[in-house]
Amino acid sequence: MSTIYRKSPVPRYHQLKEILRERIRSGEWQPGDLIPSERELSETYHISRMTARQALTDLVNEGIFYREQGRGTFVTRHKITQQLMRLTGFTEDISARGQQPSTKVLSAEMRPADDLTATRLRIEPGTPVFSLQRLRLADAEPLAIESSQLHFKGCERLLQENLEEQSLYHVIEAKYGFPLMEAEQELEAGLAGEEEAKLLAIPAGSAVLFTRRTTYTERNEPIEYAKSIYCGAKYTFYAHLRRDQLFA
Ligand code: 16G
Repeated sequence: MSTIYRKSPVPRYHQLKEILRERIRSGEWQPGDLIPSERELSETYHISRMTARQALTDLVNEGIFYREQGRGTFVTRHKITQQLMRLTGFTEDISARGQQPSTKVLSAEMRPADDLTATRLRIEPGTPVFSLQRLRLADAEPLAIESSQLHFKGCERLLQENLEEQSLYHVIEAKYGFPLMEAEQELEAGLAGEEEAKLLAIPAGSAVLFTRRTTYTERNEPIEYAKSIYCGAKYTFYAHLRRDQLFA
């Protein structure tokens, strides 16, 4: 798609965003490349500058592009952005960037819940949970180690799933019928230990981000408690903050 369809019900700025994303996906634009200005985009695609601005602003907010004062808008360098607004999984985040997600399962087993997991999943300590350790990669480059504990009726069926080829969120939602509704997430800075560093192919002592996420399904039931370690240099967490209009 490289044309904006005037009669399409899809808003023009949305069509433009897809076109711009495609130019990254196809490799035409590389990380660090300067992209055309609002004026150039409006001339190329025969749209208003407002429309071009809206598409660019959205893609900046999504972390796909970044702006430099007085220099223009550029394709974000290598960093993967995880938005802290929408609940998305690793596969979705990486695919949205036009990269190829992949997974190496480090271990998958049923295991008694420890105290913290039990508290987060609101179960009794010792209840069997499905425990999954995965190395997550984008374009074959290691990005994160994720350690997930899951609990729901029949969660042992997950032992039979091929979780190297399938997204966990997809399996939970599409196959097991648990819609994922919301999550709480904490971030903490830290340093990579020997073993983590080896898996992530970074020097021991490199900066990493520890995250802890509890994900809830309908009726506010916790379904997954995940602890992950992300390469600090390759990941950005992005939050869009809005001030309450106290005096409106
Ligand atoms: C994210 C979640 C992780 C979840 C995974 C599902 C964090 C900190 N973690 O990486 O809890 O298991 O997505 O991804 O964001 P998948 O659907 O690709 O398996």
